[in-house]
Amino acid sequence: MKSTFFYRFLFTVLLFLQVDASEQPNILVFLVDDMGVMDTSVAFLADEKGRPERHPFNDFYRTPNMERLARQGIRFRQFYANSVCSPSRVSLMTGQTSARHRSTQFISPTANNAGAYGPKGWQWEGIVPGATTLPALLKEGGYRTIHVGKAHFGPVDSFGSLPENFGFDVNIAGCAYGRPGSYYGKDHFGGKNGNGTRAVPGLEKYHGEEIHLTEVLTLEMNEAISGAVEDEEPFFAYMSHYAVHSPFQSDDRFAAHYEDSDLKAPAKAFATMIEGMDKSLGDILDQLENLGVAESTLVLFLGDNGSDGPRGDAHAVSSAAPLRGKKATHYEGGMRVPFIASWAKRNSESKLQKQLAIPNDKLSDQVGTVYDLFPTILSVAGIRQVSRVDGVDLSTMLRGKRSRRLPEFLMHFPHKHRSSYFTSYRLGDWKLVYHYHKIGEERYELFNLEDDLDESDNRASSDPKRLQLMVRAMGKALEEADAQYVTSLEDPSQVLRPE
Ligand SMILES: [Ca+2]
Repeated sequence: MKSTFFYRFLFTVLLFLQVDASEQPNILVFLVDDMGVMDTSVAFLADEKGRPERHPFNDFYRTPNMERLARQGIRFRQFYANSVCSPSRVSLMTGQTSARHRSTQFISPTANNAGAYGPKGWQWEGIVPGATTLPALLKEGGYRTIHVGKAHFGPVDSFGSLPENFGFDVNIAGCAYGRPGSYYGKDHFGGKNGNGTRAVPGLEKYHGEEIHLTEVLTLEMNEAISGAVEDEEPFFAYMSHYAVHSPFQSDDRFAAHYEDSDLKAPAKAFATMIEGMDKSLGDILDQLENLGVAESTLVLFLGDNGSDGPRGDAHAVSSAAPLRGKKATHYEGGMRVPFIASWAKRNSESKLQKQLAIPNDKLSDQVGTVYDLFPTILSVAGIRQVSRVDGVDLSTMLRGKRSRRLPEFLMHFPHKHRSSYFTSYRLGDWKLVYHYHKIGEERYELFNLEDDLDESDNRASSDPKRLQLMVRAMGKALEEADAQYVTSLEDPSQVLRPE
């Protein structure tokens, strides 16, 4: 009797889970490598009244499919990622800040690149066995998990180097390398006429063809999505383009648009790669529609770090103008990325879309970060979160409503790059950058981003009270994340904490 009751109970639970699974939305994360917030024809910045404001780059780049997505969804003007690849990618997979997951530097595939004064115990191996990852939780929750494109989650031969080791059912073209040997099929994507060790793996059927890697990855993703739809499985599609990372190799389908420009060849090629990435977005949106799943697919579009557009000085207002800096620097141009959330096709009658009603063509002024995607995606998929995360579920914000999330972003970079050995901390309108190896007042840069978007007015000495508050808050955030610190120039056994 007791056992009959138990089985009935179990049956009911299973039935409930089954019903639940059929109501899970598909999720497409469309991640563009090294794409900053200004590398698009969509206006992400706002004027004083919060209305979208166009800048020259918005009239130079051509991204009609991003425009299409933005028109039917919400985008953020203040969305943050880390200043380089791997820290953002591990944050996306774990929901943690780089200070906590400790993959604070980009992962060099063959040599530990901590830097002379960087923490020796930083997580060079990226995603390690036992890590609780987004795809593993989604897979457990009934999703088919598809990885196409750039991985860069661990060095060569490590556990993290292969996405199928930590929750992806399918991995096409993902490996330890963060850039392709070549974008061209005729070069075997680097296996021929390039640096062979960086050849993109698993794409042999395109070798010798006149085809760009961006197009290849799109075709592969569309086929993988089609397979999931045929098998009636909800899918998590992680479309991670190698573009628009260097090498800047022209996507010749779009070269004519920039022929007459007096820009140098790399800047022209970069623009064609942006356009190729945008066509990929359009092709995948069309595929979702053709397969009849566009209304049940949530699209999250983002970049993994600030722009690497090949223009001007890295620390000036150039590649991400009107923002200062670019990829791998401590300024906004290094860490502000595009973010759009939208259903692939609008239908206000859809039950899923009623549950997450995203406004049309809305520019949000709230702060979001790359580590918020983990709890957001789990929440939308109806899957319980089981690990310690720093990110916050953005669902309220995606509905266009005010969230209680602190407008906060911590970026810890105890390594060497274009900007070296720094932590930056955004809280409210303020941003503090702490430079571990500078002396005296030079250690601090304090900006009010609401009235000093290009970070030209360092208020560290004119506003000592605010400085003190921010140093204290940053220190607390780092300690709470159990961060690892930079070592002293004079004494390598001594670590430096912000003070
Ligand atoms: Ca990147």
